[in-house]
This record gives sequence, C-alpha cells and structure tokens, in this order.
Amino acid sequence: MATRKKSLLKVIILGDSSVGKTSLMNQYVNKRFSNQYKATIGADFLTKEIVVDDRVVTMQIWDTAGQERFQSLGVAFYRGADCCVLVYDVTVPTTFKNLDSWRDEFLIQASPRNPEQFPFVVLGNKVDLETRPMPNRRAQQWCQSKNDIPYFETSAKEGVNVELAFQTIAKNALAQEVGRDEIYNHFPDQIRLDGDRNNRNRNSDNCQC
Ligand code: G3D
Ligand code: MG
Repeated sequence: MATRKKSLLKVIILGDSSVGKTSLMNQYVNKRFSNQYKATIGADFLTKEIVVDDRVVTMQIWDTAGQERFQSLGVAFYRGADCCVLVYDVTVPTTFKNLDSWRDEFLIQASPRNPEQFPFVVLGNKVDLETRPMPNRRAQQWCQSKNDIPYFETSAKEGVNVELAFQTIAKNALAQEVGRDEIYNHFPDQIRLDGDRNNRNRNSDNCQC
C-alpha cells in the first residue's frame, strides 16, 4: 500500500499595520476576537489541522510582529510559503493601494518557482464597520487582473467569511504544495532538531524579534 505524504502548508499573512491580520488569524484558529489579543507573535506561526478534499493537512499560519511597518520581514518569513494572504482594511483606502507593493514584495522575497500561478488570496477586512456594505468593485477588478485572485470581504470581529476564506486559502495552498519537496523542507529551521549549526546561526541572523 502506498504511504501518503503528510501535508504541511505554510501560509503567510501580509498587509499594512492595523488592517486586522493578527485578529483574522486569531478568529480563525482560536475562534476569538479580543482587543486584548495584540500578540503579535513574532516571526512565528500558529497551526491548525484541517481536512481539505478528504486529506488531513496542517496549516501553519505565519503572522508578523509588527515589522510590516518597515516592510522588513526577513527571508525566513517568506521562505517556502504555499499561499500568501493579502489583507487590507475596507475603511482605509491606502491599505488597498498598498496591496500592489505587498504582492511585489512577496514575489521578490519568496521568488516562487511560478510567480504567475502562485496562489494569493485577498481579504478586505472590517466590513462590520461599513454602514452600507457594498462589495468593493476596485478590489474585485484588481484581483481579476492579477490572474483571478480569490477575494473575500471579512470581519475578524464578527467572524464574517473568515472560515470560508481560510478554506479557500488551504485548498489553493494544497494545490500549490502538491508535487513539491518533502515535508522536511517545509519546516522552519528553528524546529529542526538535527543540530545543524549553520541553521541555528542563520536563525539568529534572521530573527526580527
Ligand atoms: P494587524 O495585525 O494587521 O496589525 P490587528 O491588525 O489584528 O492588530 O488589528 C488592529 C485593530 O483593528 C485592533 O483594534 C483590532 O481589534 C481591530 N480589528 C481587527 N479586525 C477587525 C474587524 O474585523 N472589525 C473591527 N471593527 N475591528 C477590527 P485596536 O483598537 O485594538 O487597535
Ligand atoms: Mg499584527
């Protein structure tokens, strides 16, 4: 009987400061929205085990520690990503304008093998703050023009579309991951227990904390 490779999907969340990246992750993983949760867990990640197309996969979601203010996230953050989530705040137009540069930054830093096909997902967050919620046509058009990026309008606060968005993220990440290297290569260096000195050194160099 053939053994099935276990899948680990690395998902990274990018976007301007305060658009709700940490809150979205917290809502998805912990089902909680808390103003106290500032946490910002560094160049670090939360994991969630999920089922996608009858396969059990572990999604590793990387959040930033606020370094996005300086656009200096370090190469370890981007390395080996299977999906990149771009978040903006529907009430702050500049955060939408900046998606272009976040996407460019990702493509430069992660340099995926096939940039045109790389899975992005765009989230327009904080829809609960809109008094007359209307789908953002400009965001929809921008996503269409970038090879049909899936687009969701979400509220981390009220849990709107968060589950659905992350299901799509997982599905598209899995499609990207199929045929890639062994799981070993997906783990970040800091949890490799092989005592590789170079890796350890590299880690401390990369640490942005
Ligand atoms: P970031 O990780 O992108 O920097 P945060 O953003 O998750 O830290 O959120 C920034 C602020 O926006 C927080 O408020 C948070 O509570 C709020 N926020 C995040 N998502 C939503 C949402 O969907 N709706 C609303 N109304 N607010 C949201 P504070 O006041 O703590 O700075
Ligand atoms: Mg944050």
